[in-house]
Amino acid sequence: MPKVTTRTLNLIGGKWVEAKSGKWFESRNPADDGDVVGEVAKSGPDDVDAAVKAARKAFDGWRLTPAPKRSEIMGRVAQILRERKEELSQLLTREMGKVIEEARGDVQESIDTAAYAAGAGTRLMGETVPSELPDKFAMTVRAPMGVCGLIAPWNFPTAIPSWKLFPSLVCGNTVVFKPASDTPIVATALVRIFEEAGLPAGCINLVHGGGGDVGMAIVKHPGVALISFTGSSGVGREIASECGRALKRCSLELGGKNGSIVMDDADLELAVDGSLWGAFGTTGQRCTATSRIVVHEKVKAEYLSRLVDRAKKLKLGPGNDESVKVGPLVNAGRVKEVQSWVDRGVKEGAKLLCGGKAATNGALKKGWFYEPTIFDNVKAGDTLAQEEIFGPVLSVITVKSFDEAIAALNNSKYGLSASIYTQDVNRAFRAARDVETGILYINSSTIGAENHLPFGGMKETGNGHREGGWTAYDIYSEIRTVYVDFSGKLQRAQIDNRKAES
Ligand code: UN1
Repeated sequence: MPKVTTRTLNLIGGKWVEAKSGKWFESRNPADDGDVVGEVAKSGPDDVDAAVKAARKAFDGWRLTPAPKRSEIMGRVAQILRERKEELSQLLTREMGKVIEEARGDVQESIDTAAYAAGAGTRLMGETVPSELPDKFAMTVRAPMGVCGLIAPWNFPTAIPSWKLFPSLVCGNTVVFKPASDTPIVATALVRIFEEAGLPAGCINLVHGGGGDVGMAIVKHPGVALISFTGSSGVGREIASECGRALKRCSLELGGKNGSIVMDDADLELAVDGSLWGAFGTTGQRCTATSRIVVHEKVKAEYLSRLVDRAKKLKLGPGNDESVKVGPLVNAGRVKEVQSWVDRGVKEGAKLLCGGKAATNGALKKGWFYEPTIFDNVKAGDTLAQEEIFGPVLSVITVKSFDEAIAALNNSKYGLSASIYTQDVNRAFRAARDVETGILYINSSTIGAENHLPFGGMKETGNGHREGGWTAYDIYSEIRTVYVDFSGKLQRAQIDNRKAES
């Protein structure tokens, strides 16, 4: 890996600029802490203010650009993304750590989102509705919100920013985008592609830095009309409070504690494949990661022995090695945090079947690796089954019936994703009716959402919005109702058409 240190700047009003503080922070490779991917502009509220002003300035030009034309630019972004897929994926793995095959999936999700956006401008539909009065026409049109503040996480460094950037821009908004401070450089590579594709200056403004300095300044800025945030429920709650006070729309995509039910009639090999992928893919660092297994007592022994056997064989290592299945955690802080949950689980009486510690053999000690970890004897209300760990830790809860399984699955403050392995169509449909999550998979893992369908969760996972697909376009537009009276006289609704009745 070349050790050249590059400097990554903010983009404000079409100009690449240093932070006003003149300070920098480093972005490092989580598989090799000695590898500095680059230095990044360490920004603060002044930079945010400049970015919001630039976005505001660009807003009129962009909102008056016909939506199909806006979409055309997204089509060009899609094309460039396809050409750069491998280059971006390699950079993503180096900066964030996920294994290269998954990094390619992350970038592919951006390509798919861009391709969807490339057609969406021709389908930003309103409705026409009959008026109660004669010679009068009624319809709805979509209007952009203004400047949108987009605050993205590090676990999907291109996909999740794409879920926010494409629909907000197609709807005619301009944006201030703050990528996570763990993955600023790959996010910048994504933004450069919009610039190359011909997006006018000021439509995307990029400000790097931490949540406290930059994120909160975006949330609190009076010039920002909407916040879209993906991250923890704790931070989401703070953002929602600020937005509540300012009566600002906010779309939140927060924590998860996703579970899979393995029924006594499940295809066990499929359940094991899906559980391993769901729990240890992306090293457990997905909001949709499988972190609970609710297994029927009749198949538990067989399922668990196959699962643990396979988990122990998963190869750990740097993500750019194609044979590696589990990459590092994103930073040193994550290793400490995961360890503290694991220690707490042991203390509370859960039975550790494998893992439970950082992996530091040989070259692994250069990075932030953690062994795939499985706990048995976990009860639905235990800390391990309740708190989002965001690491490779899976807890197994044993049940005696389908009803008990659904109750255990729903015993969570979160409600993002769930899955059930069963051959019984009645159970599958009951699950589709009864699980308290925004996403349910039948006979598959809890991960694997497709970009063109709604994505989001119930309870403390969010606040009712859905990213992905057509529902993302509802987040970023206002509905304006337009009445056209062509009678040539004043017609009073609710009054003039009721005269004969009184
Ligand atoms: C996340 O879980 O943080 O469904 C996003 C998936 C991906 C997106 C996940 N397509 O796992």
